[in-house]
Amino acid sequence: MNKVFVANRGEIALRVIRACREMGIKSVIGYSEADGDSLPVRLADESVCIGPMPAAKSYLNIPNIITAAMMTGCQAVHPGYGFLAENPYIAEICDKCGLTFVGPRAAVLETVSDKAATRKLMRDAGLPVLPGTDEAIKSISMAQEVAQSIGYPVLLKAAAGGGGRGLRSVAGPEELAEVYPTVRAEAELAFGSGDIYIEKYLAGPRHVEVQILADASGYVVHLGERECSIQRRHQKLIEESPSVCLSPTMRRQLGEAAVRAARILGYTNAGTVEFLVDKQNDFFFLEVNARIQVEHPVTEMVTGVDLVKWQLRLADGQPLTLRQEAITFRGHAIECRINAEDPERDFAPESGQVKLFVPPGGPGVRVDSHLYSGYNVPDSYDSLLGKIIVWGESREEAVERMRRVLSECMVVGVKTTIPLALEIMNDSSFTAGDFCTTYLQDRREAEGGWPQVSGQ
Ligand code: MV4
Repeated sequence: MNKVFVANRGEIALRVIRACREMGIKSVIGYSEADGDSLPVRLADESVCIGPMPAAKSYLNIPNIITAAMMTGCQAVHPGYGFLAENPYIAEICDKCGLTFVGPRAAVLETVSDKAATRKLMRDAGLPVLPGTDEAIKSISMAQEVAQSIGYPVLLKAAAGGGGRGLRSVAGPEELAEVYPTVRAEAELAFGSGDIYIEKYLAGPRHVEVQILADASGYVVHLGERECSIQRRHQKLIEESPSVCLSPTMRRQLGEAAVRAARILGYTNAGTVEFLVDKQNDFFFLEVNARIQVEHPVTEMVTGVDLVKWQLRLADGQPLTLRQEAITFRGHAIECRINAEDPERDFAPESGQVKLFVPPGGPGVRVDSHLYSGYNVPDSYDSLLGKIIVWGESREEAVERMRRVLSECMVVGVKTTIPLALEIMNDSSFTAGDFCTTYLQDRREAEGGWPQVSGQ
């Protein structure tokens, strides 16, 4: 492999280009008309315009991407996250065109895209799952029967959903009968499948996920967990590793469960196995994310393993020479996502020119961002401007460092989530490690409009 096509934009495109550069692999970025002046275009070895601004015409345009990759002589396509990252069709078309898709095989992507089928696979393999159905619900009466036997409240989940989309909690049988047709119709419209499954609804869980790497011979390792509970409407804001809620025993159990999940699936490349953790610290399998994730750097900071380089080696068919025993964990890493959003206007996305960007620095700091002074934030894509990741010997040191770094960072011209991240770093529940997925919601309700973010 000596030339890779980067089918993405923003900070993750940069991340892949950087890994390629360090490995002596040439990179070609496919960019939309809105991203011609972007940093990935400047830093890649070559660039090709793959279509107009709307993602459907560029970053999701499989024929354009495949054509551009082949015409520039690439041997592989890295999809990053979002867009086509977990799309079985592009993986299959890459195969047919003699291109290497940097990710799991098309058949695996197909399997994990059905959350109900994946849940059943995992349950059969002995992984803990929440009480619920093993197959798609066929009718209201079937739904009520299942819900009755597991007990309300239950959660209706779209089999083709994921990442928080297509979810509906239900308190009783009347509500179930009422919302079931709507949830089905919404799922059909949003995901092209109205298949629904049911799980016992777990209130106020923590979201803990395990990073894995797997090679074609079936060797799988885990690289510990990431705590991702601080989120708003399923958009993570802050991630860290390790999770404060895990004992060494539980950490080992989660790691082993994630490795087992990957083996059952015949998983290859980098992936993440998501779990919910309840108040008793029991954990339950949730879903598999078959891509590199936004929050992968916290794992890189505590393990010293370059996950994107491994993605490229594994896609190239190289064996995973990294043994589980050789993966060691040191210190604590925290990531804050920096979004072009206004927390004071219900997180409305911001666009326009960034007049000034001064990134933070100093020991233990990593900034993954495509931002530069003068950059124009387009209004049609995800609002993620980048990520700030810090490392410390202890969680306390990492939190202290993050406070410093967030106060140093200057973004002028668009509102960002930096002040919100700083508020959280100064919040006693956060510093005590006492939080779950309803953290932001709870604070808002308790303190009437918290967080009170003041402009920078
Ligand atoms: C749940 C749940 C409670 N009980 N399943 C949301 C994302 C998707 N991957 C699954 N999700 C949830 N599934 C049961 N049975 C609560 C959530 C959930 C959540 C999970 C992870 C991170 C943030 C979340 C926010 C709200 C709900």
